[in-house]
Amino acid sequence: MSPKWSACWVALGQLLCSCALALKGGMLFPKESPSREVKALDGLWHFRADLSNNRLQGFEEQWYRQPLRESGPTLDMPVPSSFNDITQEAALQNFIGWVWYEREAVLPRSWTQDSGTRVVLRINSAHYYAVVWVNGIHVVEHEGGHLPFEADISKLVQSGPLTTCRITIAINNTLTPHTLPPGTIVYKTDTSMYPKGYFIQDTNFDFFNYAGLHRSVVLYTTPATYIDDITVITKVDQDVGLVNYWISVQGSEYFQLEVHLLDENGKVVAHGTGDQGELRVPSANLWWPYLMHERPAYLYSLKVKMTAAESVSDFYTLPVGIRTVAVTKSKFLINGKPFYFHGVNKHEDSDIRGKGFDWPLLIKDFNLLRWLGANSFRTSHYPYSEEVLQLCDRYGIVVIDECPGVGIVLPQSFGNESLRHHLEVMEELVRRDKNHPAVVMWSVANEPSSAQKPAAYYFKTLITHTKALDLTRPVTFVSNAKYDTDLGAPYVDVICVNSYFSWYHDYGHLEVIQIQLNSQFENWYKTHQKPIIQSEYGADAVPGIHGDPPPMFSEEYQKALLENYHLVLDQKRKEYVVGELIWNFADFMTSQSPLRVMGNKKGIFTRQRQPKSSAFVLRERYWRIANETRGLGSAARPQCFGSRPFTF
Ligand code: BDP
Repeated sequence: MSPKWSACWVALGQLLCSCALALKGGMLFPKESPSREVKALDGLWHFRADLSNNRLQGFEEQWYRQPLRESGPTLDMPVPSSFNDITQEAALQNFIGWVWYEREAVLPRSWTQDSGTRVVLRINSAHYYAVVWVNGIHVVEHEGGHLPFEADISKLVQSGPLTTCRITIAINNTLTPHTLPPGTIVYKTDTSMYPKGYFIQDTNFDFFNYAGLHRSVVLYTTPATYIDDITVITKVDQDVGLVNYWISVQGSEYFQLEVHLLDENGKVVAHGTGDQGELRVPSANLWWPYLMHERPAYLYSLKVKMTAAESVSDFYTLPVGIRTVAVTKSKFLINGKPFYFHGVNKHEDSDIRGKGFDWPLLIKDFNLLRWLGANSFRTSHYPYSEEVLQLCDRYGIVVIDECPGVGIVLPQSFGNESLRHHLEVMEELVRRDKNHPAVVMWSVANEPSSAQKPAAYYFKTLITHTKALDLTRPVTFVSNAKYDTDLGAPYVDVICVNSYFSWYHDYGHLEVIQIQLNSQFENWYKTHQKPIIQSEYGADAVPGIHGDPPPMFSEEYQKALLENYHLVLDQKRKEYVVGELIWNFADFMTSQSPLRVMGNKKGIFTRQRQPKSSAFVLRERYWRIANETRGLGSAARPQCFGSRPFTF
């Protein structure tokens, strides 16, 4: 290993230690193993919105102290789901304040009687602020709607004869100038227009502020001495894959570690001991994005066995993709080869469930990505569920992992309080997603007011911190500022630009797109000399609306707008443009406004996942680009690859 790299590993090791302290431990995805059990608490929970004027009745009456139904009427609420669209009540759909969730869990006797078992409660996503009690005892609080948090509840469940426990979670969806995303509560005090005490939630983002328990709540066990965290960083030296690992163990200082790296056939290809080391894999199968290589998305398994005194063992297996990511002045490289992002922006959004995790929807979306020939997406505008990233690792879909820094436009949102929280969120995000080979870049924000003066310090600090947390991935944020006024752009590795030519201005004038897009790219590149991704572009199309010449909101207009963008993208991708991500994969719900017809209609698929005309345009294009990349030439039909059974 070169001295430069070994210095990096040492620096990383130190950083990881300091981060682990800041973050209080790891956040490994709960998985069953010979030493671990997992119990998902999906299903119906008791639910009650606090409709009192100050929204504090639940705390004043301590609803967590007894079963929630004893506090007053409750509803059945499915978890995971957003609570907003589950009933017919407008008051619940638009509710702002505290809602209360509760359910009982029956625990296996071994969990409650064996003090050598550690029982952990994990909440994968509670939007936005959550307070959690178990059997009436406060166990944890968390700020932020899209990242997991945990509480060790062993003592609580092992202190009495009970084999059940009552979990109460109060969640507040209020957004303030210092939350991520930010928002403002606006009080309407003119009593000739509004009832007394009337307030609304204002936001600067374009999706419905769905709330609730959006992902699974799980209970899982580990031994009392346990594998707390694993960090893996891969490199490639000629045809040798290098897997560097760091393992943190909690519960005892006396333990031994055995680490095995297995190939997809279960054969051990490398072996290590100790809490850090480097595994060498000769003739390594690299992790490639699908469509880029004959053997895509190869995953090894890192099997870790920890043995502590008193012959306690803990086992955890982590999928590992060996790949590298690098950025030059004009290219984005994966395994040293230029990678062009031809993909989408998404949302976690669906009818009825809102942002609630949904396996059928997820698999449908991945099948649509494949149909489309999309090789990548951005997690606009917040971290998606871990299951999404696990599938991207397996399928070879490349991800730009975005934090919920969307709508940072108020001057207060650039202050220290906001920055401190934003840094913590990046720590939580990197901690959760650092080991996913599919994640190739972090995005710290979407469309902030990056021309405001404080943006320079804000983004410098945020990006420097994120790079220190992860020495291997580039960092960006997505800009809609002008190339010569953006104060954050000097700090990013890749310029990501959103533009809506002939949509939010020059209405109906498709003929100006090419000249404007060309100037956009040339200006950004001349100023910053960094690779550029067209991170959003698009137009609303109401499915079934047609017209020629194309009027705005027709399927033809959406198609023609995309085609005009594509003409310029085709020139610039030969130079320094390294990607294009359509806005948006599918229609999605927004707050109500005269600008939106039942939500945002810029999807190339409807909210029910049916294609609009534009989807076929993009499908032709993406497969053509993919076939070019794979050296098949533009004559090869998409079906060549698409008809092949998709093996994961
Ligand atoms: C962009 C935002 C995105 C919006 C989109 C639009 O990044 O969240 O949904 O505009 O207006 O500015 O459709």
